[in-house]
Order: sequence, then structure tokens, then C-alpha cells
Amino acid sequence: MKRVTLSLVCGVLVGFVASSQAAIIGLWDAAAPGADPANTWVDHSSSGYNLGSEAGDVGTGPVHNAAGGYYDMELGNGFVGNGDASETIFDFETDVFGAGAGTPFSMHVYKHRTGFLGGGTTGENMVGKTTDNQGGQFNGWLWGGNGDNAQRFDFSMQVGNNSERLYHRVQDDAGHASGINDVDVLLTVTHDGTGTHAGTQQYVNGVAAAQPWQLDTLGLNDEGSTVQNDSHLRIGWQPWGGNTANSGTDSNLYFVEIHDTVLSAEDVAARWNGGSPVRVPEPASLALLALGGGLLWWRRRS
Ligand SMILES: [Ca+2]
Ligand SMILES: [Ca+2]
Repeated sequence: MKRVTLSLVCGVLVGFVASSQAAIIGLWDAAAPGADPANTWVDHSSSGYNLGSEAGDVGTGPVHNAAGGYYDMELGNGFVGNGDASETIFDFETDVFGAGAGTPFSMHVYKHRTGFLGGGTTGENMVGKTTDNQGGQFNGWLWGGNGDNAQRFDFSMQVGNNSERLYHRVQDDAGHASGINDVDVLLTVTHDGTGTHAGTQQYVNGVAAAQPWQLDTLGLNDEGSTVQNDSHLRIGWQPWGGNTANSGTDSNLYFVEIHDTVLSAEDVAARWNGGSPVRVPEPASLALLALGGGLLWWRRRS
């Protein structure tokens, strides 16, 4: 019975590691935040892009909850790349810069929203890489909840103005009658590098969501217009905008995962896994893996 359990654990872990080596360029999982979770959230991908706690308007960073495997985020704090790796990893240029320059990517956020102000008083930033000295006229890309409607999620890319830009909005009306409050939700965005609406898709719990509104005008900009910037990736908060005290997300954040490819609908559904997304193994599980590997080695030799 014990051997069966170990084999199952090993099989799951081998599959997880194999898939993560192929295409994941950022993986921060609060189930395994690293040795210093109060200050650093370790990246499990080969990018080595560790995040630092950002105190923001709250004055203290997100609080790690080991038992729950999440970070307790507030509206005014978050995480930012701490310089362990180059910010260019997440520049995600588009074909507006030049034919063939576009960079495909996909992102997952798995979280449990614990508060929502509504009334447009919060932007609920989830993941973004933007200049922080131009306010809403930023260069870069931004993904988050919509401050007006608890069921909406918005992804945007822009090159220094918020008129000629890509804006992809979804509204999850089915399945979550009260919005996504108080439930575990896997949000996903995929983009093919074209900078177009057609090249973008968002999912809620592995299902493509309805799109009530859009802007598809990034391509109106001159060739050479770039979304690039030299800011670090941020998760859960941005330091610009009219009300930085409320620009974050009041959520329990489980993980953020970034791929360098466009995940298919099947890939996204598999990541949701019927409501049990695979988490990065905790150190205790890794010890179990080592034990399992040792048993396999011993059995092969005997
Ligand atoms: Ca909170
Ligand atoms: Ca850059």
C-alpha cells in the first residue's frame, strides 16, 4: 500500500516537472514560497525570477499562510521582481513593433477573492509589467479584475496611450452567480503576440468566458511602437494610478504561472483539472519524492 502511494506521488511529480521544463517561464506557488516567505516568493521556473514583497500603501507586504498555501493579499500591497533576473523576460513585444516581433505567452492566476469594493474604486491588478511614471498612459501590459463589476476581467496591452490599445474583457456570468467572490477560481489569459483581440483569449475555471466589450486598436500605432519598458513584473498591485491604496487585490493568492506559448483550450482545462489544479510540491512532498526515488534505486539493485 505504501509503495503504491509513493509510485503515485512520483508519477505526478515527474509529469509536473517534465511539463514545467518545456515552457513555463514563471511559477510562483504559495504552497512552496521558499525559505523566506515574508520577504521573497521564489520562482520555480528556470527563469529564477524571484519576487520581493512590496509594502505599497498598506505599509506591510502580503502575509504568507502556510496552512492554506496562499498569500493574504490586500488592496494596497503586492509583489515585484527583486532583480534576481532580467525584467526583459516578460517584455512580451507585439507585431506592432515589427513583423515577427510578437511574443506569445499565457498566464494563470489561481486565487480566492476575499473582498471587492466595487463602484470602480479598485482596479484589482493581478499581473502586469508597465511603466510606472505615465499613469494610465503606460507602456506595457496589464491583467486584472474590473473595478466596476465583480465578474469582469480585463487584459490590456498599450504603447503609451490608453486609446489605441488592445483591451480584452470577459464577463463570467455562468457558474458564479455572485461573481467570483468567495470561491477558488483559476483565471487564464493567452496571447499570440499579434497585439490583436483575435489573438487573445481569457478563461474562467478552464472555460472560455463571454466578451462584453473590447478595443482592438493597438495596430493603429506606427510600426516600431513598443510595449517594452524597464519595470519589473508586478503581481497583485501597481504603484501608479489615481488610488494606489485600492489598486491591488483583496484575495488569497495560491499561484501565478506564466508560459512562453499560447496554451490551447485543452491545456487550460487540464490546468483547472476539475477544480484541483496541481500545486508545486511542498518541501515535505519533495522529501517523499527523494524517499521514493531511493526505494526505486534500492529495488533495482536488489
Ligand atoms: Ca486580504
Ligand atoms: Ca525591458
